[in-house]
Amino acid sequence: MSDRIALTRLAVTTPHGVLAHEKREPQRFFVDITIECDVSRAGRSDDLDHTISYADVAQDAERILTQPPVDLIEHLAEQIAASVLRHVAAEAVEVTVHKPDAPAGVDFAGFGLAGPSVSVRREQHRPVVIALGANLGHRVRSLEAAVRALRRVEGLDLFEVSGLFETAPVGGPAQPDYLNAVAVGTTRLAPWTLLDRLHEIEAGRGRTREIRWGARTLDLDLIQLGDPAAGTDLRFATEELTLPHPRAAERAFVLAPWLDADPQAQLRVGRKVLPVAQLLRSADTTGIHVGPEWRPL
Ligand code: A4P
Ligand code: MG
Repeated sequence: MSDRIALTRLAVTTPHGVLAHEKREPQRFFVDITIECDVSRAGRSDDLDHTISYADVAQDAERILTQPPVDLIEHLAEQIAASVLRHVAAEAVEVTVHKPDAPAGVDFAGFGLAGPSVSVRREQHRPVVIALGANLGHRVRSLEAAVRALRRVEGLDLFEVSGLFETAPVGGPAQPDYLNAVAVGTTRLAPWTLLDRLHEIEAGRGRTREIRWGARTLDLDLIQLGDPAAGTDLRFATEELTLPHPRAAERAFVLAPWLDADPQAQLRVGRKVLPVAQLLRSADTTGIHVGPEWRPL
């Protein structure tokens, strides 16, 4: 992703440093922040909610800089990076903290900003769960192609893909049986950016959308983003994107492959966070069978 939001030379005069007098006497700090994120959605919509407000980022950084004195600019840079990555849309961030008047026992001459600085680059690493389904065409080939395509998505790293499950259709009109699987990994992409990539992969397999819950060559759904056990899972309730997936908790065609890919998996269900193994025990598993062998990774 090449889109960037940059804040250059945020200036704060405040006491930080290893030496006792640095903790009493304020000195100058300058901070540069470069956020990698997808701004195309905000570029189209002109809606602040679709991007990261640089005012929020700047105010968070200023709050961190004006906290009670700390020893190291490394610590300040790390805290600022963490505050930026709390924004859903932030894929990665680079933070440089300059301390031009640092007492280093030498002279820093030069034009512009001389003296020591520390730069850190940190990436978003959000756990992600993607459900795959197909019940038209050559199902195994479609799902294999889907996994290959998912592995090519920049900013998405899959580390496990379940076995295939042969499943009776749930809901919708009469239609053929499905093959379902679940892929788990991590991503630095914003949820709507990832959803766009999933839709592109579906379209590449000839997916059309005439009937909701109708037969399809390929369906890719986002089930969960983030870690519900740590409370870092993303929650949305919009038509465009609902997270966690509102029907996953009761659907054996999602739960069975998910458990196969990640026996420790947990899902947020309302206010609770429940093991997928427990949810599967309460789900209707009639019509769920082990599918053909495949080697997706
Ligand atoms: N959307 C909102 N939230 C999400 C999300 N978390 N992940 C929006 C993906 N998409 C999400 O989806 C409709 C719209 O939902 C999208 O434009 C997206 O912006 P769709 O894929 O076009 O339509 P769909 O798949 O028919 O609807 P939906 O709601 O995803 O259906 P379900 O609930 O996933 O059910 N039976 C078996 N055995 N196996 C299956 O795989 N799949 C379905 C689809 C029904 N029965 C099945 C299976
Ligand atoms: Mg879908």
